[in-house]
Amino acid sequence: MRVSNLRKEIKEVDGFIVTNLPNIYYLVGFTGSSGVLVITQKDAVFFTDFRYKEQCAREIKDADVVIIKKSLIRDVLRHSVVKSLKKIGFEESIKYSSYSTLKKGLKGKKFLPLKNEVGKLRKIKEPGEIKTIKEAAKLSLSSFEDIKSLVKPGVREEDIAVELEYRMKKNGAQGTSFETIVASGPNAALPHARAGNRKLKDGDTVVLDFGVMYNHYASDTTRTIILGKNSKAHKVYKVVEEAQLAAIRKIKHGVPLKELDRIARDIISDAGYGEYFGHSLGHGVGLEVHEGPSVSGKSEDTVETGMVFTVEPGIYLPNSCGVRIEDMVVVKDKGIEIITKI
Ligand SMILES: [Mn+2]
Repeated sequence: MRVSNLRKEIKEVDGFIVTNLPNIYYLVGFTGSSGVLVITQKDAVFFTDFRYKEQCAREIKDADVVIIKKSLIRDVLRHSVVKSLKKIGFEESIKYSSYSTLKKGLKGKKFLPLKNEVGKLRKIKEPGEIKTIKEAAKLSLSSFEDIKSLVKPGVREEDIAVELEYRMKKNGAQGTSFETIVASGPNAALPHARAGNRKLKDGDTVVLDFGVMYNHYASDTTRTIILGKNSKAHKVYKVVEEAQLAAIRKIKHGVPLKELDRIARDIISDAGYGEYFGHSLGHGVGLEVHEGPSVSGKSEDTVETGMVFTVEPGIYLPNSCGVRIEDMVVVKDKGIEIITKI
């Protein structure tokens, strides 16, 4: 089904070489770490090496499997389906060495970088994907609840991160979808801080950004906890919360995604913090923790039913504190569902 949906998108070429592993998983189900998929209007051939022979028998759907003899790209070049192609599409993310081997081996053929055709399909989730993403989100949130009491003065950032990651795995996650962020006090003002040695102090804001991989799908959530009294931080928190809610309320099929970014940004700017919100409002989540659609001022997409994305405004005051609130939203036929609230 996904392969035939892709075929409709790649009519400008007579064959498409897929090298991006999440895209290969999405199209034919391969979970290993080495392989190339070639799709034409008629054929779909997946190339991998002998390590994955058994795995392919279990996993691959909608493609013939070729177990390579020598090297991956060279064996791809030798295959009759590939030899017959005249105009070949490839992904922009292809490794340069693979690209140059292909180009050399297929002299006289036309090569065309395709603009994220699989990503286009992946933006709109199927019901089964949404179900899995919801489970991933639920698992990460319940794990967070399990360790929330550790977020208190005297505890090291890193210790909280380790406990959270342990709980997530214990509760069934394959792993984390990115390195867990626990950033306290002035560290919270760095949007991509890591968990470090700092011990939490009274009056800190603590930004906790975490997610799991679960059945191949990711989750992504951020919570900010203010320890004790910090009137500035509480004020900032209210602004971020208001910005997030205003953007979420606006989500509806057909609305430009850049409009959501603008709504949140206007609220933060009007409160005087515009220069302290330097990243985009959100991003799609699926097989990868960051994927389409982009929810930013530059986004060309509109909200569509089946999209899953984050809404994560933040305010970062250098050397002082930071607040980010991030939730994941599923767009439904009627309305939306916030899947990171439990
Ligand atoms: Mn995120």
